[in-house]
Amino acid sequence: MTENIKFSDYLSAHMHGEHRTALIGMLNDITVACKKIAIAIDSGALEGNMHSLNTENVQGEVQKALDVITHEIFSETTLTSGFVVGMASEEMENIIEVDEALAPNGQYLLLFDPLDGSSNVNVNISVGTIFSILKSPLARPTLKDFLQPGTQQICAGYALYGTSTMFVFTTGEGVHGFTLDNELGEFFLTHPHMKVQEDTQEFAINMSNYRFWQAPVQRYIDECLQGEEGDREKDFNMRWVASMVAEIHRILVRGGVFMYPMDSKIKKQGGKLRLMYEANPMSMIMEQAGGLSTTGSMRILEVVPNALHQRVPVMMGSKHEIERIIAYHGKTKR
Ligand code: AHM
Ligand code: MG
Repeated sequence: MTENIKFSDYLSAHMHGEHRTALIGMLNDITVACKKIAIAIDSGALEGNMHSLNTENVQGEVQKALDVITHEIFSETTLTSGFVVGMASEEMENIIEVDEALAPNGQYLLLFDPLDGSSNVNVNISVGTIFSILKSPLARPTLKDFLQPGTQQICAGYALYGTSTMFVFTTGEGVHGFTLDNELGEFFLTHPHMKVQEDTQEFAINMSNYRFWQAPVQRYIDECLQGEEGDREKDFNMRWVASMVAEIHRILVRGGVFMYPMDSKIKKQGGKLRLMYEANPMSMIMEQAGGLSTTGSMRILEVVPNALHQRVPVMMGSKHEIERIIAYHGKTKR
């Protein structure tokens, strides 16, 4: 660890302003939830939890036992501070109303994907938890109180259960990463002020969807593939983990672009990734780290949601590549 700073000490020293006490309380709870999830994933097969269930979530996706287990861990553990008055989870169709007695300090909404990339759990590849915090206009919020654009987030972050467990978050003052010391059970600051390189020669996209993409994305990827011999005059590398948290973390560490663009297969549903608890928190992190995030036609953080589980096309990462992708969307005939 670079500075030997414990997560809780970091919060006490660095949280400022009107949300200080609430953020300290909520973020401490969230990291406890992530530690519990790391343990649940770690022992998944030993506990017999790696299988699929016979249920579907609201997105029509088959749930894994760990999707449900991690949803329960996250939603229960994050109530301790008493600041969360309402929740929304990828695994639940409706908002989760928090009992008044459990939210004496009211005012905040917590949106989360408890186990992102869960198709990867039974093949032992990295997965993550993503969360977003909004201010609630009411102590008893209804669905419409959740439907705020990403610019309104007061905090966003993720946990990555990878070769080590990491917790990365932003409150609008840069992006900071912490690594779990498994023996001490504590997160320590290891990646202060994470910055995304402005240039990159690496892209991440599910290439099997190539024929379904729109022309601007096909053009961008074609040019990357042409490498030195094409207009870009340089070779590109490709990665696809099928785990957004792992891809975004890689981009924060060594640059790159992540794309889950619109394609004709998913057009009806508006995209693949969910706006409120996948695209928005990752976009806030990306922008805070100096990168960009777009649907192709607009900044993701400015999309005004009209449904809790709304989906959007997502392209984010190194600034100069995303600027190019945005320009192609403006110019290329679809
Ligand atoms: P999930 O929340 O159900 O796990 O879905 C989101 C995941 C992302 O982590 C990842 O980028 C994408 O789905 C992978 O999709 P595909 O399997 O189409 O490549
Ligand atoms: Mg997800």
